[in-house]
Amino acid sequence: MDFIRQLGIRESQHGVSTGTQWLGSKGPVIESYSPVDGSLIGAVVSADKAAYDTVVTRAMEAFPVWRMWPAPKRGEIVRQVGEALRRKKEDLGRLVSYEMGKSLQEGLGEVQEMIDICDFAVGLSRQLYGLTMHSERPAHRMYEQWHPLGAVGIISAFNFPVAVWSWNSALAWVCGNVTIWKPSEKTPLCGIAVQHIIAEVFAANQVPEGVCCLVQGARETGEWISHDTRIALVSATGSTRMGKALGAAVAARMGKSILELGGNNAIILSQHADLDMALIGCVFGAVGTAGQRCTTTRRLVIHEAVYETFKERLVKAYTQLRIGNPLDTANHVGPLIDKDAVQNYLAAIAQCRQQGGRFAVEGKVLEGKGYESGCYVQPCIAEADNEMAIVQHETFAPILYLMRYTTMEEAIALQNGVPQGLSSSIMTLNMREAEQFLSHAGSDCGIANVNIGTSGAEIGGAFGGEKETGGGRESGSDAWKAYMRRQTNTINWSDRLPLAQGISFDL
Ligand code: UN1
Repeated sequence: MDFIRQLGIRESQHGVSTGTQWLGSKGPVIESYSPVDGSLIGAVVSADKAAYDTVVTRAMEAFPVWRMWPAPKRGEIVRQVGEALRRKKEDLGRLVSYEMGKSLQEGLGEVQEMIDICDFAVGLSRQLYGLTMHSERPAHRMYEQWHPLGAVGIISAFNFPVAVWSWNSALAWVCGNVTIWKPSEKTPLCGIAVQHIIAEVFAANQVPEGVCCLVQGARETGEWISHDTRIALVSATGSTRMGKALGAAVAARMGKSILELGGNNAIILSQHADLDMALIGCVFGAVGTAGQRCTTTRRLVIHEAVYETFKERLVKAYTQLRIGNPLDTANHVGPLIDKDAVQNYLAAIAQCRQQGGRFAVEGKVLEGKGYESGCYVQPCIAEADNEMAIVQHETFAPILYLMRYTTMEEAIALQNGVPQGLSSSIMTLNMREAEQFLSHAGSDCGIANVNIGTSGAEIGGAFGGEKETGGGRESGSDAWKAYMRRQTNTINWSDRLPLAQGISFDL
């Protein structure tokens, strides 16, 4: 396990940093066990309140200095971070795979997303554009500009232990903000590895201490962040339950938040689809990352004319899935994150059966050689009704629900008929159907794809969803605007003071 040492991870380490300096603290120790083989990889001392406060104080001291660096100069730091990530891609990808359990290819893909967002942010550092307007008053000029917000809190989830942090940080930094990251307590070592990579670049460039902070911890640490009036923006990824509590706490103090919460993503499979292509999209969408992406395909809405044949092909494809050590590239599916996740998977299967679901591929916990960690499960398929409580709920496991439709209106109503609104797609070669799905009367999700599965969004687009998914947008397009405050400026260069709206006020 050379990659662990290469990334600077030891058996036990501090979990609090202000950039290049690690801070001692007396918070609870978080042990990280790999779901791949059950071994203890390392331990991290989480932040106590005093260490947390020191970090935020440092961040607030760094902000006035960092915000006055020219944005392209901040972009140059992000460019170097991207270069450092390129050098560490293999090791970091392996750690992601080993600590989180996703396949090595997906671990490397996650680091690639980090590199890509750095490239995006470097360009963005020269494109933080505001609009100009025409004033209604003579010899007046009106325009808007974007200023940094201050400290950005980033709370990320175990399933993308490093990429989601980078979408937020790369943008936040070029915008002139400082960041405070709380990684998931299920993947603390990914956070440590990233902090080491950043520290090298920041030290070489004399970036002020406090620009890139790390506070390891669990729920309580997240609560400190959400209630802290010093933190202007909190960007959080996780369950809808967590997001509702966090969003309310941040809103109560008039802070800003970006919420990227649960998904319950469907693919509509039309009778006009290319079924060979659709099969790959559906299976990868459902079993990739062992069903633990917020973009995972959880529901397949299939036209009645192709329902039975497609179901058969799916069942056959599921029998060919290789489930096992994700670091072995021959395997398609790795373990769930931990035994709690396995319990949730089993409970969902039991509820599905109880609520009338009929299994086409049975789920079970895998046992025997290679499965000793107890976290490997069989991806399963159930025929179900959209109204069933379990189908309305996001279970972070590879359970796929099948349902049939007759008309496209019905299919779209089923696709939209859940509380969540992250990702969606249609498989069809029929242009009218595709356009209907993309119209105002179509998908109600933040992401709507044609002839692509629900997962695997590129960083260039704005990422996020509607309804209980929380409404936030991260990563590409103009998502950067959420990391800045807009200011409207009106400048009078005349020798009079005309008032707007035609009001006269003479003394
Ligand atoms: C997530 O699961 O929280 O679109 C993020 C995708 C990835 C990101 C998923 N690019 O599947």
